[in-house]
Amino acid sequence: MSSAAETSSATRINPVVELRRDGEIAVLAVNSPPVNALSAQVREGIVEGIRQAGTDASVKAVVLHCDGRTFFAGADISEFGKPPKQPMLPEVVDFIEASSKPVVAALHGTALGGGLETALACHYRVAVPSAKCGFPEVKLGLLPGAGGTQRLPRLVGPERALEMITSGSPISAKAAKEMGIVDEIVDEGNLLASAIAFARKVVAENRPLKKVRDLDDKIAAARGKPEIFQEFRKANARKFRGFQAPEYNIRCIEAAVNQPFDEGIKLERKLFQELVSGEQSAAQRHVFFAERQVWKIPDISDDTPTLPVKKVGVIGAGTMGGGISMNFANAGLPVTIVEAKPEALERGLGVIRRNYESTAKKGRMSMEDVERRMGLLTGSLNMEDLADCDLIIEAVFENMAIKKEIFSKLDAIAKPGAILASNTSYLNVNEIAAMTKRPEHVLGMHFFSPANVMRLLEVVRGEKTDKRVIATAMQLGRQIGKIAVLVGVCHGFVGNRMLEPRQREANRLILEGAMPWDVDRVLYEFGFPMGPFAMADLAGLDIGWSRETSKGETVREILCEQDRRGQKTGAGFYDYDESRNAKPSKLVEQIILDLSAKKGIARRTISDQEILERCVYTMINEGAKILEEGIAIRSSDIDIVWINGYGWPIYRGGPMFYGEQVGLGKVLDRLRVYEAKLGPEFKPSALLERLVAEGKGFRDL
Ligand code: T1G
Repeated sequence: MSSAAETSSATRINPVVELRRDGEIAVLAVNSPPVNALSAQVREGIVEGIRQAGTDASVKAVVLHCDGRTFFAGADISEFGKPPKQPMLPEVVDFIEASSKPVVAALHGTALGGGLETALACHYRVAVPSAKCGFPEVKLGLLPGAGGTQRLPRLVGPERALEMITSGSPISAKAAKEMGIVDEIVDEGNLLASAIAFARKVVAENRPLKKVRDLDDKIAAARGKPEIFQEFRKANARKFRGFQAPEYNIRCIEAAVNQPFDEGIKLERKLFQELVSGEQSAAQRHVFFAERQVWKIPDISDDTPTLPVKKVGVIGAGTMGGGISMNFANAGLPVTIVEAKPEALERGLGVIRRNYESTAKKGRMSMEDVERRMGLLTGSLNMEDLADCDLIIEAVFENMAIKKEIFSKLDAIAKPGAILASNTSYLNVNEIAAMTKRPEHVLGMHFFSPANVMRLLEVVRGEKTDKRVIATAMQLGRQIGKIAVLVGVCHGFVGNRMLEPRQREANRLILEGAMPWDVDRVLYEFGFPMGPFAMADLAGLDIGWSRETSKGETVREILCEQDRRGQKTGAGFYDYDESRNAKPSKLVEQIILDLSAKKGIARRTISDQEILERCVYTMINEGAKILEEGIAIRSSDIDIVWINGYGWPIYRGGPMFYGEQVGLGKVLDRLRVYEAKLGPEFKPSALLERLVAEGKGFRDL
């Protein structure tokens, strides 16, 4: 945090902008919590402040400084989609750059998006070491629309600009200094005084008004080298698949290299307008705010006390138990992992170590970190060793009888006040809690595999779970870097409950006329990382299958009976080559044709649109039922679950947002058509019918 320098006088320009003086240096001070977003009021204050400083002969230079925790964190996202308010940011930026007196930006916190663009229009930039700067617009489906795509390449060169702008990732002040974005790194906690001193030096040395727009050497070196951009596109094709904004950003940076500044600005403005009024950015801005809503729980406030969690216990060292344990070790919490058999425990701890070591090999962790985290993990074959844990997470086989037995034992072992959580994916947390004398301390903490990677955590609230326990679990979720969504008890909670209709329809569709590769293609092209059948092959078709109980009535059972268990056996729904590249299987096609015939199903040609509607609209309908039953607090929570747990494409905002973009009326009409043709599974939810009748959306709830 910068300390406010002593300033002799101050002119209040508007509620959020003040013009202060420190001798011949003017300080344009902005204070617009929480992140000094460049709202209309801030923008007009900046213009007026620069104007006043410019007309006051006694002012020799201006420092642009933000009070509070950060320099401008960008345009005010809440203004998008509403009628524009003057002055628009590009005009503000140009006004600063045209100032007749040097303007020095004083950076702390996160100078992001329009904030960094504002800084680049200043003639100099100083920053404290902890400051970060970046262009996150691409994460909102946008591009820097106030000159950033034209100024940054001129300052750092197109290659670095491409990386910074299309990744959206911030860089440190140190890196910014090395790249030439920041002119000087100043003492932490002394930003304003240092910035004023820097401005004074600029005046004393009569330094030029350095305008980034006039720089040319770094873009001149790239002129006539289209391969810079083609190779960048090729190298990032997989990451950018389906997204509009990355390509638009690349085109603007290409224009910065090959066209005059003002022409590049025209293209930037044109493409920005296309993006900001498009569906993808609306979806990604929705997700930005939705990710911040999940922490807001109606009956739990910030001052709901949480319970101390200094030691964690995990039962089960399998894929889930191991991944869960890593989350807590990564956050510096000691974990005792209990397994039933020594070889299972050893295997589990070995997998964790190998995970950490492979991260270290990629340079993302030191070997000291590996040892430190492994040192936090203690294996045990005895549940009694969990007696001193504040939180115990059960992560064993998805079987209610086994879970009930464990919770009954745990209740006798765990210390008073310890939280007992199940990682169950579907099962009734209330029934599990009933096996203990402490149901108020029992809840679900449903992690997603791989648990140390996937951001989503479904916190499952039992009917008797105490508010403090909920608040503790949500806070822990944040502490271990998850996005925690509070859900209620039903079969599959939110995510898996909505997965079921999609799986059901996918399996029906291949018997009615589609093939697995048709369904997978439609959902892949929609934006999912892979379709349900490719996913099944990856996970293994024999999860929950056994030869003893197999009836050979589904394609999956028949494939397992023929030892086609997925990628791990080189064949499943697809055939796989030695590099695990999938291709449609003639054998599977025949199995499906035979099964359709055996079931008396007359196969027909099924359109891609029908595949999409039956897989996705049924999910939306299930989401509406989840809202009706109060299993999710808000529709955007459901969106967050599906984006972070199942790879729903972020540029489509989540299933509920997508339903509103398609139009709930259309979703309802199509469900009714399928209900009439195919059966009651498509019966529209009462909530969906009501919202359509009232002309409302899920977000009006
Ligand atoms: N506009 C409006 N509100 C914002 C905001 C923004 N840019 N950034 C944050 N907030 C709100 C947020 O909704 C929350 O509100 C509160 O501030 C704290 O946020 C023209 C077009 C800055 C790193 O994308 O990355 O500039 O929930 O919980 O974890 O070229 O906020 O409390 O009511 O996230 O400490 C580009 C987005 C905009 C930055 C702070 N800028 N923000 O993180 O707090 S587009 C961004 C962030 C643009 C120009 C283009 C983070 C943060 P509430 P928080 P945090």
